[in-house]
Amino acid sequence: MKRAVLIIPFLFLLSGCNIAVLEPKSDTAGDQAFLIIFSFWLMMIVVGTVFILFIRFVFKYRYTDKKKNFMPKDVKGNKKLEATWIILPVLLLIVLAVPTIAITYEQSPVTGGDSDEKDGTHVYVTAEQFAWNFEHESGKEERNNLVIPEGESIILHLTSKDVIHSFWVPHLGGKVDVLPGEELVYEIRNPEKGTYKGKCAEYCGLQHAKMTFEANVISAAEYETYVNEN
Ligand SMILES: [Cu+2]
Repeated sequence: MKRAVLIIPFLFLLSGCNIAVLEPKSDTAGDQAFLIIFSFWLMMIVVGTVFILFIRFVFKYRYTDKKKNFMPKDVKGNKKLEATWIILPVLLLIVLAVPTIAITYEQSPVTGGDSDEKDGTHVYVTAEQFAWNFEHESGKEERNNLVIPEGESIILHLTSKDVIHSFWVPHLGGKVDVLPGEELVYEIRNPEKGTYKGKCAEYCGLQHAKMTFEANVISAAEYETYVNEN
């Protein structure tokens, strides 16, 4: 019985549920997936070490008739031990902080400014209760269907007509808050061909759950045709 309980979490792991953020289809989402996996394994080193020590000590110091009068040595003020448990966590935090800060700053959306001149394909995204409007540089507009070319930098200009929404395509990138009265510019680097699900990731009203869209990544030539057709 006890063993059966231990197996349950592993069955969940083996069941193969699809987690979109762990199947990145753009460089942007790839960096995010790297951070998730990297911090997971770094934490697993800590969790593993703690559990091994815990189990060892449970057995080593368990109560027996022999150890009835055992009194452990007082280790107060042990400089070596104290230095170890200060320096090790600090090192771990530094190792975790370096890629986290680098990627977070690189991916942070910026406010408008001269972002129109940025190299790449620009799409003007307007969110509203409860839909997404995508306008391309040619003037082509489509609702709830984001069409972008593969292999390029996609520069999204995000704004909202009403309340705060959040742009998220788990396979490609996000989440980015979409604010009324303010344009945020977010870049998705090098998306791969395919059709992905997008959604609003910020509760924005009763129909929030229906605020979904499709993201279609197609070839550059197909995109050229798409934006110039009516
Ligand atoms: Cu919304």
